[in-house]
Amino acid sequence: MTPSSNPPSANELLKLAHPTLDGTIAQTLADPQSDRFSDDDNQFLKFHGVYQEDDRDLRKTGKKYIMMIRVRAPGGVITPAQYLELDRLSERYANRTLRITSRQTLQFHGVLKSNLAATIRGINESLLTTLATCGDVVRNITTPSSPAEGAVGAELLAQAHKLSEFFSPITPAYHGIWLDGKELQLSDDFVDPLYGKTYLPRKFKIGFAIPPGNETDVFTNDLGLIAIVEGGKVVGYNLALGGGMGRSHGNEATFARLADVIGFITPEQVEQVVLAAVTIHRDFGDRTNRKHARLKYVVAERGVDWVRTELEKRAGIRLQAPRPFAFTRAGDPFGWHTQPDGRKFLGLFIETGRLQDTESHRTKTALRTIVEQFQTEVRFTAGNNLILSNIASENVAAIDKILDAHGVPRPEKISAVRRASTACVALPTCALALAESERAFPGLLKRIESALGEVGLAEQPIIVRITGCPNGCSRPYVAEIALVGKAPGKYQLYLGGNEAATRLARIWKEVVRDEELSVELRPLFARYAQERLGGESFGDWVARVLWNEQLI
Ligand code: SRM
Ligand code: SF4
Repeated sequence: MTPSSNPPSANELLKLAHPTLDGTIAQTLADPQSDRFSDDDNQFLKFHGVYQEDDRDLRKTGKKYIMMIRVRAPGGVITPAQYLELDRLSERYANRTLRITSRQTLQFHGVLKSNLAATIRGINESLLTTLATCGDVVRNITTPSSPAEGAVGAELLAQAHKLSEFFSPITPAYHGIWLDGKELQLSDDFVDPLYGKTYLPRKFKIGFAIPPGNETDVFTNDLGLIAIVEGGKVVGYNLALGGGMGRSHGNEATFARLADVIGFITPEQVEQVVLAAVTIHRDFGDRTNRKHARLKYVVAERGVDWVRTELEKRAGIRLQAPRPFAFTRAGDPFGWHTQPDGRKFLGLFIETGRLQDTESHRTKTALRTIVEQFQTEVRFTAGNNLILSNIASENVAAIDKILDAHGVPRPEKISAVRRASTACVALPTCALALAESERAFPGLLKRIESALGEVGLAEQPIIVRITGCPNGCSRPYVAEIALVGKAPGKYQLYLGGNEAATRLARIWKEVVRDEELSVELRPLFARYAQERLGGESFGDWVARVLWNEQLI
């Protein structure tokens, strides 16, 4: 299976030795003296949706272990009861915040080992799971989140749920450890019928899109399904393969890549085709080097024609030629809108995706109050924002009143650049962060807002994304402006992605210090203000002018 003569990576040997993914998690969980899991168990915990982290602000006073837990929510849609339970669990067992992720789900941060099982049990009791939200498996599947997509959006959501179920690993360890709490009697002969003993070489991400909208950044996924809609019906999907954002500083063999559209499939063919693609990753992905193990490297190295032929062979079908489509926009729907069924929905801007109460606003309390009182459905967007849906028109005024009473920032009062922009988590919880991201972003955006204001572009909706390291969790390499953490206070500066997320940005400066950001950007904004053609976006101007001047 390994396409290289190098020895399998340590993770491969671990999975092979414990294919049920149990390790010694249950024993450590039962030991009140231990505040942490072993390094080997950390690898298994990921498959259960748990990351063992430490608060990096507190390292100097001794490592304090805390857990991050990720929930599975295909398409990011949950019921009011589920939202209220997750909110309750976050108040009781986590750091009283919930983090909306760039893949439309929620993370708990700061859970102590002693509260881990109770939190995971609570999540499961609300009929959600944490299984397979991390690890070498198919991850949370993204779909367009706007209720305005109506029946087509609902069909994609149903497909996402079906695939999510289909690709869920079947190990009994998850139930045994977290839900039954029984002594595990698991055999190392266990083989997952789909994933085998060693699962995938790396994570596998699937996203759906409905052109002309591309709010899920579909080409950044290992596998993208682009709905082709005729007469209000999904007639099939263009299939895109081989996207991914992760790279490493100083390692040219790693790179961000956009997926290639390789053909068209009917809705009935989705499961067999996605299965074929996942098994290509399973069987041809690099199991010797985890930095080179994503499907994108198989597609880049073996070529699109090879992948199409292999996929057709495995799925037992012939792909049709891709159908015409165009992405022209992305972004979340903010403010009040009407659903196709006449009810209302409200798109709220959630700064850096962090649901919390602060001195200036009590967003978390306001949401709890609204969801409790009006039983609104809750949707998370791939832009780390939130939508309240299925609202009767007569409740709009009451909801507005609750938001105002809690000081919740309304999208129309927030600059266009801030609304369009996202940050990954980074410090203090992410072990891989080289620089600040979520915590520094609101301040960095102030610098960008004032530089834009100085050249008369205060209302320009430029997409800015920041990450604390090159892994790309906020998908920075498709943004118009991207800051990629290198070291404390230092970032690589990328320019030239576009709103529709169909073009990769290019590196402009290897190092920019945070305090120099506006000095760096102001001259570019001034040129853009002068030279742009009609409604040309900043990213398009960069690609037309700076790239042609061969400045990048
Ligand atoms: Fe990510 C690892 C957070 C979306 C690429 N990501 C991590 C970890 C788990 C750090 C770790 O491995 O120790 C971060 C947890 C920090 C914390 O304390 O919360 C983390 N990733 C996130 C989230 C929460 C960022 C956010 O701002 O929302 C997103 C959770 C998504 C989810 O719900 O599943 C998140 N991560 C992404 C995305 C975007 C996407 O999937 O659309 C990417 C780029 C797309 C891709 O996969 O290519 C992404 N995360 C990575 C990578 C690089 C993978 C690679 O191929 O090289 C890592 C590092 C790794 O896996 O070794 C990583
Ligand atoms: Fe952590 Fe890097 Fe992902 Fe940010 S991009 S959350 S720093 S892994």
